[in-house]
Amino acid sequence: MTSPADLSVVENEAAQALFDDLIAKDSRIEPRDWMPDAYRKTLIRQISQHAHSEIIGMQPESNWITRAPSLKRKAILMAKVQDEAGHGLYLYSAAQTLGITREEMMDQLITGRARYSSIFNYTTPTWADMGAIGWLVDGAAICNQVPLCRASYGPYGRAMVRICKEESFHQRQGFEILLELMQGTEAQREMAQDAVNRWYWPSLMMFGPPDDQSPNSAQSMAWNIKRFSNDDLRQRFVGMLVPQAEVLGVTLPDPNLRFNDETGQYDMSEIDWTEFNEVLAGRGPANAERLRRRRDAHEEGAWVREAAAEYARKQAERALAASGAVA
Ligand code: FAQ
Repeated sequence: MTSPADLSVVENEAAQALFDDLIAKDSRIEPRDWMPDAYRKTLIRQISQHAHSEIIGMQPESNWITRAPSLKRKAILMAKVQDEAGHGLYLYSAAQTLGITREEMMDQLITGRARYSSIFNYTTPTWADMGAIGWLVDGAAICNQVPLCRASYGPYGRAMVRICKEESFHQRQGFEILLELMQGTEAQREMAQDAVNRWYWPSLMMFGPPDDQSPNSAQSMAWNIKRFSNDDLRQRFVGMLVPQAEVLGVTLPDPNLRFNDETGQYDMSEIDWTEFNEVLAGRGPANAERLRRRRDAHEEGAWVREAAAEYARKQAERALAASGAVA
């Protein structure tokens, strides 16, 4: 991995020109290629935040594994939560190719210095929340992440391809939970609508601040990391939800939501950015609980990491002894 500090001024200029050319041609940057430090830092920031989101994102749903209403629902939910763990692992691996270690990233998370998606700081009091998370949260994740399959950094883009396939399954399972509830009793329909009411606005916040308050968007788009702005993706998401809400028979909780023929966009009420900023500042409904559980899990897993490291050490020692014996 060559960093700008390793090269002379002339070599740096040539390397920068090659990097710019690859970006201009919409080609991929790979781990051994030269890249500007700011590009590397941006990717580490975004990919590690994304990985942390997947790992913390397991918590709101694992809350329901023991209480899922049937064996079938329990098996599906367990598979989904395991998928999120897998996504976290691919993404940590992609970030590691940029020169940060897993330990550093984990330390940033459990000491509260790293961000993860605001959405996972909301609670899941009813079974319908599993439907709303799948439909709305995974739906938002798909809108945001399908363009990331074309991100300029190779390991990130490739990891996103598999992640997006799995997110599609997640969204369908959420939609199907809500559909079944909406075809059930009055109490079940109310539970589904209540969950949609609680998750709709936070799911719109997942796309990040409005474009004119998004400090990272312009540069990330110039580097072909982000392909669309936060507001454009939010619009796409709402456009996807409206016909699906009709099929479900749920109401999206925004009285001002309507398609504007003149602008070609959905008009909607103002998002409560104060709530978003409060959650980002660590004061959401479940921030403290999410971090506490992550910290506990990390401490309780220490013996597994130690055992794995010891096993790897012994394997390496044996391999070395065997190669010595052959020589
Ligand atoms: N929550 O300038 P921008 C999932 C921060 S995975 C918390 O617009 P950027 C799967 C942002 O980091 C969900 N922080 O930043 C699943 C920045 O802070 P910094 C996660 C947020 O990076 C489903 C500051 O605000 N997905 O759902 C949020 O260009 C179900 C300024 O913002 C990803 O991470 C937020 N919502 O755009 C799992 C996708 N929004 O770092 C389990 C990849 C913004 O400067 C169950 N990430 N911030 O201190 C992205 O696409 C981008 O990073 C954005 C933000 C769009 C999130």
